[in-house]
Amino acid sequence: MHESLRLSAEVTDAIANQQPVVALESTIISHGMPYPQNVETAREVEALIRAQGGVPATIAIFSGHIHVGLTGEELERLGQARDVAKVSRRDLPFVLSTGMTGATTVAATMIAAHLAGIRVFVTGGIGGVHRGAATSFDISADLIELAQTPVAVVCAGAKSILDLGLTLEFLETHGVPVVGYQSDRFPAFFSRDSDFYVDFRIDTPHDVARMLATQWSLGYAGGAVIANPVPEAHAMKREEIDGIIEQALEDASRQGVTGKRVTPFLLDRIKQLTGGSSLATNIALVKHNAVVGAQIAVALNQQIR
Ligand code: PSU
Ligand code: MN
Repeated sequence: MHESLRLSAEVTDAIANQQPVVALESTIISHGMPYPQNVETAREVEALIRAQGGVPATIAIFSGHIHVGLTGEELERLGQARDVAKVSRRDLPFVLSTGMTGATTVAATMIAAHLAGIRVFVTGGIGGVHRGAATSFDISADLIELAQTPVAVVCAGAKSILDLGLTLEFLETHGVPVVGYQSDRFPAFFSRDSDFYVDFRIDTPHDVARMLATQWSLGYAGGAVIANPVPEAHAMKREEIDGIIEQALEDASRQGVTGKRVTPFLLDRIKQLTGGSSLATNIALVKHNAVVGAQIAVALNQQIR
């Protein structure tokens, strides 16, 4: 194990006994949801993974170490603290070497998961190519990570704060398979579909695991996106969320928000403008991703050891 890693007892045992481990990110806890729903959701997600026979490993940075598997106290600290750094690939060396507290994005969680030998990672939504990227160059490091790190990311697609078409083009260029889990369309996080089709629809955890095992047997360096639409009962209407997203984007541009602050700003604005109704959708989709992700991890664990 890499010297920067600190595995929880549960994760250490799971790896020693070749049990299926599922990585979870922490930016969704620190920057994605308000307290206390963030901590409650993180605990519920962990319980759902265990119920499927998986072992959850939430990842965050404390005192110069990448923690893989958090204690209840660590989860609580991340959920309450206001000074937690959002850590993507480029931030990781600085945050680790200075001993700061950090929450990992999809990119940094993939790096940590790979260092720990974890193949499956569950989150809400991935970063992507932002609208207006032709001039801003704002493309999430999550996409570059998917191109170079062999971890499957189970998510509900990406929010249409992004340019979903360009996001899919970027993933295609970089050879990242985008799978629709029981879906022909690429889901737009809050809603079950977008205007875009996925490359491949796969309907069972077993078949997703087979695709992943095959991909990695070919020596591919990168990962895959497993896009799992939000359950029908919790989905928002596209008309309902689209206007709010437009408003959030306008606010960001008027306030001159740039760089790593863009995504957290937009997420926060959406929360305010929907008066919390988007939070229920967010929680429901993360929990659903946890169930599906754990099932995929269990299936993959039976196919590759
Ligand atoms: N999109 C969401 N929820 C999130 C994020 C994105 O719907 O919580 C977080 C994730 O941690 C993701 C990161 O990896 O934002 C992307 O940030 P950026 O666009 O700055 O790369
Ligand atoms: Mn960005």
